Amino acid sequence: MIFEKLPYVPLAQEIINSSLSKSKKVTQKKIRRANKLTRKKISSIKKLDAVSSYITSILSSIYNSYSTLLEIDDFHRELIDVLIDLKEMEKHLIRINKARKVIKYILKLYTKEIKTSKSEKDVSLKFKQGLARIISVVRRTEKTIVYFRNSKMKLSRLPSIDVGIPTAVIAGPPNVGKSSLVNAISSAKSEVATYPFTTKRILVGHVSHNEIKIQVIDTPGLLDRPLFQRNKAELQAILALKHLAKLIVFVFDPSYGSYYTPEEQLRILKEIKSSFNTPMLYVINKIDIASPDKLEKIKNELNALDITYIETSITNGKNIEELKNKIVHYLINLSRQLRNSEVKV
Ligand SMILES: Nc1nc2c(ncn2[C@@H]2O[C@H](COP(=O)(O)OP(=O)(O)OP(=O)(O)O)[C@@H](O)[C@H]2O)c(=O)[nH]1
Ligand SMILES: [Mg+2]
Repeated sequence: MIFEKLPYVPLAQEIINSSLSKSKKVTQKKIRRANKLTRKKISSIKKLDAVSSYITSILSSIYNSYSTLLEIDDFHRELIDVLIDLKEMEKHLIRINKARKVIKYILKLYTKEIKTSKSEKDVSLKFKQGLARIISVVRRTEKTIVYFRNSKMKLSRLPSIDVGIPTAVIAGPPNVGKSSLVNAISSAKSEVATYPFTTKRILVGHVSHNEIKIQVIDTPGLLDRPLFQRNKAELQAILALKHLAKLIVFVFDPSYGSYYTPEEQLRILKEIKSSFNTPMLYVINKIDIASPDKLEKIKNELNALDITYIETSITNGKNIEELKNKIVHYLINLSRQLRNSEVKV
C-alpha cells in the first residue's frame, strides 16, 4: 500500500545532527595529494557536500513520495484531504522543494568560495558560513518537516483498501454492532466496545469465496446531521459509502440500551438513502436484547417503505451466516455481471 511507503520524517534537529555526523566521517587523511591548504579545501567541500546530500536526500524522498499522492484514485485522494488537507500538503510540498533547491544553491556557492579561498583560515570561515546557512534552511523549514512527520503517522494507520474489488460497506449509527458484524463475517479484527464512537476510522476485512475475494469495510458510526457538520471520523465513513460501496449494509439497534432512538436511527437511514444510489441490505441487530417497542417502530417504518430486512444477533449467531451469504452472493454476482459486460464490450 502506498501509505506504508511514505518516508519516516525525523525532527529538524535530528536531521541536522545526522547530517553533521555524516560530515565528520569525511577525514583529511584520505586525501593524500597536494599541500595542506588544498587538502583542507577538498575536505571542507566534501563535508559540506555530505551535509547537503544527506539533507536533500531526506527532503527529496518526502517530496517525491507525497507528490505521487496527488495522482491517486478519488477515494484515497478525498481521504487524504480529510486527514491531512490536500491544499496544506501542496503548500508544504512547495516549501520542501524550495528548501532543497536553496540548499543545493548554497552548496554550489560555498564550494566556489572555498575553492577560491587564499588561506586555511579563510577556508574554515567559508565552510562555517556555508554550513550555518544550510542548517538555517532546515530550521526555517521546521513547520513543514513536522507537517510531513505528522502526516506519515496519520496516513500510515489507514488500511490497505483495494478500490477495484467488490466491496460492501457496513454503516449505521454508533454502537449498533457494525464492528462486531464485520469481525463475525470477515477477516477483520475491529475493536468492539460497549460505548459509541469506538471505531474512529475505516477498517477492512476480507471474505474469500471460490477464489473470489470481497472486501467488507467497517466504518465509524454516523449521526443524524448534514454533511458540513460531520467530523473527520464520519467523513471517512461517507467517503467509503461514496467511492467504495457496491452494497451498503445498514445496521439498526433496537436494544433496550440503544444509544439512539428508532426515530433517530431511521433519520440516519433516510439521510444515507437520499445521498447514495447504492443497493442496500437492512439489518436489525441485537435481536437477542431487543425492546419490543423499539423493534416494532423500526419494523413498521421499514415495512411502510417496502423494505425487507434481516434480524440478527451477533451474540448468539442468529442469521449471521445467512447475512454473510447474502452479502457474498450479491457481490459475486455483481462482479460476474461486470466481467461479462466487459467481455461483451
Ligand atoms: N447483545 C448483543 N450485543 C451486541 C450485538 N452486537 C454487538 N453487540 C454489542 O454492542 C456493543 C457495540 O458493538 P460494536 O460492534 O462496537 O458497535 P459499532 O457499531 O461498531 O460501534 P461504533 O464503532 O462505536 O460505532 C458491544 O458491546 C458489542 O458486544 C448483538 O447482536 N447482541
Ligand atoms: Mg465500530
